[in-house]
This record gives sequence, C-alpha cells and structure tokens, in this order.
Amino acid sequence: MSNKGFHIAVVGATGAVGQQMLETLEKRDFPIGKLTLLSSARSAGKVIAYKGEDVTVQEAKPESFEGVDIALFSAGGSISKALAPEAAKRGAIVIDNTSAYRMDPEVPLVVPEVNKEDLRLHKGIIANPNCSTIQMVAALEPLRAAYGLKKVLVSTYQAVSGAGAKAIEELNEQTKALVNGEDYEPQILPVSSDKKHYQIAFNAIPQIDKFEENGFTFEEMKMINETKKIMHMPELHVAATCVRLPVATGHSESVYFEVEESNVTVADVHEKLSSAPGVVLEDNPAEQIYPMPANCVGKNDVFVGRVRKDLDEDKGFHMWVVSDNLLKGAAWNSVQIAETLIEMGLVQEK
Ligand code: NAP
Ligand code: 3JN
Repeated sequence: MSNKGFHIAVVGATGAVGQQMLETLEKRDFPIGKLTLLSSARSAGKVIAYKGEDVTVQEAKPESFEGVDIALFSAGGSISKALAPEAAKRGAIVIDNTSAYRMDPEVPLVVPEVNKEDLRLHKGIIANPNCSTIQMVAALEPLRAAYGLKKVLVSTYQAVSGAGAKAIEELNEQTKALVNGEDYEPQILPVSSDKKHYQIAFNAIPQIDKFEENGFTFEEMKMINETKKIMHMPELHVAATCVRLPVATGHSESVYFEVEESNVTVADVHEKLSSAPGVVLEDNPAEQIYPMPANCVGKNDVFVGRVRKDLDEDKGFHMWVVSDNLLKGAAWNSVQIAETLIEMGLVQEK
C-alpha cells in the first residue's frame, strides 16, 4: 500500500468472495492508500496479509466507513441492507455483491462490458449482478448488438463455491467420506433450505436458493430479472433452470438464444464472440476444444464454445458458457466496476 490511493473497505473479507476480492485487488495493483477489512464479530482480530502487510480484520459497523472511498460488500443481503446506506451516507461508493439492491430502479446493475454507462446514474450504491447472470450477459451482449436478441433459455451447472466457504468444505469432506465408504450427513446444500439438505458429492441438485410461488427458484428469477435490467430489454423472453454440481469452482451454462435477424451463421457468431471484450472463444469440435470449469479457475474471462445453429429454428443458436464464478462472477466484476469508475472520472480520493 502507498500513501496515495483510494481508501478501500472490503466487507466480508474473510469469506469465499472476500478472499478473491483481496487477491484480485492485489493482482490488479489497484491504487490503494488504505485498506479496511470488515467481517462479523466472529472473525474480528484475525490478521490477513495484503501485499506483504498485515491488516487486522474489524467488526463491520456504521462508523467503519468514515473516510472510505469505495466499499466492496460481500457479506450477504441483510448486512448490505443494514450497512450499505451507512457507507453511502459517509461518502463511500458501495459496490454490492448481494441481491439486496439489484432490482432497485435507483441502483445501477453493472457488467462493464455490457452497460458501463449506467454507472453515471449511481446515487452511492452500485449492484454487482449474480454470477450466473454476469457470464451469460457478457457472452450474449456482442450477439445482441450485432443481430438483436429475442429469447434466451439457459440451464446452469453451478459450482459449490458459489454457495460459500462452508459448501466447499462440505463437498470436499463428503467426497472423502463417501469414497471411504463412510456416512456423511449433508448439512449445507442447498443453502437456503431450512427443511432438507441433500448429498452434493456424485450428485446434481436442481435447486439453488429458495423456491418462488411460480415454481422457479430465486436464483433462476435473479437470472431472468437481472438479464432484462442489465441489457435494458424488459421485453426479452428469458427462462432459467439452475443446478448445483459437485464442481469446486467454475459455473457452466448451456444457453439457447434466438436473434432477431435471419440467416446469421455460426461463423458470424464466432466472429462477434472472438472480438468481444472479456470473452474468449474456445470452439473447435474437430480438436475437442471447448471450455470446461477446471480450465477457467483463476481467469477473469468468460469462455464460450460448442456454438451450434438450431436444427429447426433459423434464428436459434446453442452455446456453452463457462467462467470462474468467484472472479468474473463476483470479485473481478466488482473490482472491474471500481476500475471503470476511476477511468470514467466518477470517483475521487477523499
Ligand atoms: P462466506 O464464504 O460464507 O463468507 C461470508 C462473509 O460475510 C464472511 O466474511 C463473514 O464474516 C461475513 N459476515 C457474515 N455475517 C456478517 C455480519 N453480521 N457482519 C459483517 N460481516 C459478516 O460467503 P461468500 O461465498 O463469500 O458470499 C458472501 C455473500 O456474497 C453472499 O451472501 C452473497 O450475497 C454474495 N455473493 C454473490 C455472488 C454473486 O453471484 N455475485 C456469489 C457468491 C456470493 P465472518 O468470517 O466473521 O463470519
Ligand atoms: O449459488 C451460487 O452459485 C451463487 C450464489 C449467490 C448468492 C448466494 C447467497 C446469497 C447470492 C447472490 O449473489 O445472488 C446471494 C444473495 O445476495 O442473494
């Protein structure tokens, strides 16, 4: 850390996303003058090294945000509801990783490759979308811009790290136990269920977050509503099925989409994807080249492959979209928003 630079606060610094936030800030050499690390009282006093310097974690309180320029929140929706307005009131720009403010019309919901201009409308709080939404809209945006977009049907294959540090531990411990023929009582996944928990090792759980009255889960509704908001397309037809897999990190998605224009080819889609910011095309069936979560861990990009034209619908295409859910899905998108605020002159050091 240097004397010059922004005062950054990380709320939820000890969590799965918070840890990636710190690694990302360090890797990007983000201009930090002061770093405040916040958590619950449980982790207060813990020491975390940042660029070789020890920083002591403090319990997050309204006063923690005095003098803070940018506050990166990933401690859950209730903490954001309670503390993000306190941070904003004290002059910090909040970049919130929870669903607390995503659908608030006063709060921009931003994926920089798609809608960075929305940052100009912020009133102190900016929302970071859900991880599954982010990687999908990053891949769809260059296609929407070129050919228009009518419909999106997505099925996700989501990694356990999206459900937090305890879910990663559960996958690891449960896998070891089952391989050794021992019992393991599921306790964490699906996370938002207070009724039942299911085995995740060697399994697939078609529930992420709680069920809504319409039969979709909240994770599926996040993807549907957030996609329309980010792309400024309330009329877009979107449906999602979200599934948890025994993968540690890296969300995968099978995306069917229909464009507005006729006679678009796979070569056209390839061309747009290969020149899109933040997107890497990995698509060569002859050489068995396609994205997989194990190859995406630790990378900021969104990887796309398996592009096919639908056999019955001229305007319909299928693609496979993979990204590190903790990076582009959370930490990197948040830090990228902070970097974009600086580039656009929308944040000043106090
Ligand atoms: P996690 O590994 O369970 O970490 C939770 C973090 O929140 C810990 O640092 C914890 O601190 C802190 N915390 C808990 N209660 C707190 C309190 N009362 N006051 C202050 N800090 C508190 O969870 P995670 O995977 O990092 O996810 C955290 C949140 O990020 C999620 O709830 C979600 O809202 C958001 N998230 C967003 C995405 C996305 O799609 N963009 C993806 C994953 C997560 P202690 O160490 O003290 O417990
Ligand atoms: O399960 C995943 O893969 C992503 C989870 C994200 C998440 C987990 C707990 C609470 C969220 C989110 O960001 O949508 C939230 C939430 O804030 O609603």
